[in-house]
Amino acid sequence: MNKTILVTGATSGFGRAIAVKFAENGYTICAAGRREERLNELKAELENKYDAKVIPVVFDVRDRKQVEAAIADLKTKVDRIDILVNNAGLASGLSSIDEGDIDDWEAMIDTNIKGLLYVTRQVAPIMTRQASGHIFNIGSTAAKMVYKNGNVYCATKFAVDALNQAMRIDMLNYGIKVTAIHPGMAETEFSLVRFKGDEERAKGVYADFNPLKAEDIADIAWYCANLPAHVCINDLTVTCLTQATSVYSIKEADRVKNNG
Ligand code: NDP
Ligand code: 8X3
Repeated sequence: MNKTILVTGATSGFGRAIAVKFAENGYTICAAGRREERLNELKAELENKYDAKVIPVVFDVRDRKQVEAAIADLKTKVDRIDILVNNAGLASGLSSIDEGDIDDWEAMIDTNIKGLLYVTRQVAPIMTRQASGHIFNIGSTAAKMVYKNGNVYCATKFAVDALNQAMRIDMLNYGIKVTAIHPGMAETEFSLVRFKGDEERAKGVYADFNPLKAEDIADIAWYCANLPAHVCINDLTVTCLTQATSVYSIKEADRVKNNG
């Protein structure tokens, strides 16, 4: 049976890599994001390379009406949704609590918490009716430990962690799996967005660091999605070799030096 995955934030980073991984393996891909031209490019690429079926789904997760309309329309195009990946999200700014930009805070809360809830509220009933499905929530190491100036971003990811636990309980009765993947630092467009297009500052975050790649997270999602039916990974924290937690990491050169 052909399976269907809906990935939010499929225009870039983890979401795009997950869409590619599942397309390569025969899934129908519902690829969501705001940048329609990127979704169309992804569709062309995946159709070309893997003969995959790709349905671009254009909406802003912060806009409840848009989410409702987009998922209602999607239901006319697919019979079922086997996997939902709640991945769309961002950090905006990196400031002390007394100096943070309230518009940044609202963007993060509206996207990372409310957006995730809007999408889940539309898709979870599809899965409960099917009595099967798998919801992935992309958290962060920031969901496990707060770091300096990370205040509101970390709070949104703590909320994702809490919601993941709550969803696992609420979906238990329906045989629907719920898995949080909490990545550490990964070189995507994440820092470019956080630092509002400052390429040099964004690059500096990953300099001499050998961070995670988007494809690493896609491989892990694929692994979690292909476990035996009775096995569910509830929560997974994954970092690159040189990062232990949100606040403990070293540069690659120091790691080598410290080891003689
Ligand atoms: P990217 O910036 O590369 O991708 C973010 C994706 O989210 C884009 O596809 C973007 O699509 C989408 N998105 C953002 N805002 C909205 C919105 N309002 N409506 C719809 N889609 C939206 O970053 P990552 O791939 O790194 O980030 C993906 C997730 O992983 C985020 O939740 C992030 O917090 C988390 N994360 C990232 C880490 C990292 O170091 N990179 C580590 C841990 C977690 P578009 O702009 O087209 O709408
Ligand atoms: C993204 C990784 O370390 O910037 O969640 O919070 S970090």
